[in-house]
Amino acid sequence: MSPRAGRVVVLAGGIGGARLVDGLAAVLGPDALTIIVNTGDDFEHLGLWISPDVDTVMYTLAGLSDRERGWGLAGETFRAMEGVAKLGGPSWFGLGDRDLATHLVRTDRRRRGERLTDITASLSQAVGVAHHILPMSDSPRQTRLHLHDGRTLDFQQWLVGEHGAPAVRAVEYEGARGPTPEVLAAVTRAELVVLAPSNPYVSIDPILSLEGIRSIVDSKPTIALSPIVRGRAVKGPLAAMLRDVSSLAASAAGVLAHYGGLVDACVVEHGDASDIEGTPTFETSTIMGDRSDRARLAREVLAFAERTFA
Ligand code: FO1
Repeated sequence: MSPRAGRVVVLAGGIGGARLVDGLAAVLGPDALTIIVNTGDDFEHLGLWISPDVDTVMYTLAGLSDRERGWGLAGETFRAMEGVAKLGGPSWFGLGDRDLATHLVRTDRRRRGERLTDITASLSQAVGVAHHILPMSDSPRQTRLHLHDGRTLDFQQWLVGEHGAPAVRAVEYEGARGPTPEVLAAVTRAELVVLAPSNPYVSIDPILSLEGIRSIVDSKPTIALSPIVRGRAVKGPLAAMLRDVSSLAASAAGVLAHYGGLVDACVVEHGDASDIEGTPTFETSTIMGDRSDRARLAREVLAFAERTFA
């Protein structure tokens, strides 16, 4: 297998996922790379349909994303949200003034019956992204968190509204189980599947939970990047989730254990391979700063896959 020339499919969500996708897109053209993005985080807010992970990938590939936050647009202002707050509306989720344009257009087109897949393709084209960004589903399939305190929260309410602080007991994906035909075709054709360094529970598992996807991925050479670096999540609440949901260690080995036998090879931070047994592992610097760093990591991942699965 030569993934450089073949079909690579990356499953991604969140900011780490978008950064790896950016690196892969720098070294693989649109015909060689398909990006499948989690939509379990999607929700309706102030009457608008928000697809945060799709937008994060789209803005990152377009070079438009805010470097510091990782989500939303660089140089953004939040005047509309200030207005919402003044009127007593919900301001816990920050929709930037220019970002609002994306949500308005997406919501309008969804209401007219267009598929999220087609809307995403034309929004991507409009911001200059050539790669295929495929939302995992055209119909809502939303992530819900069952908490140790007895409550059940929607994903954004938990992550943003409560800063991901309440301990999670179990994660559930609610809604349509069907992947899009495009997602099904891409995974079926894939010669290499890359699991981005995203949160397994809330970014990758929602994609794997779609009908047929996990078993197809299982039949493909699959390489995962660890989102845990030296015992801590690069961003977000994954370390606590591994412990609270699955009684697993916050380590690359814990992430691999979570994926079960799905992963055939993995890429981890320098020094993090010591407790991994039986899975070919490549150690490197996995922290992705600027775009050259992302491309360097992507090249290393593809070269390691080529050596491992040749
Ligand atoms: N994350 C925050 O922590 N606070 C926000 O107010 C917020 C707003 C927001 C708006 C649009 C968007 O595309 C993403 C946004 N995010 C925000 C990020 C988002 O909640 C998460 O990064 C992802 O859902 C996790 O993958």
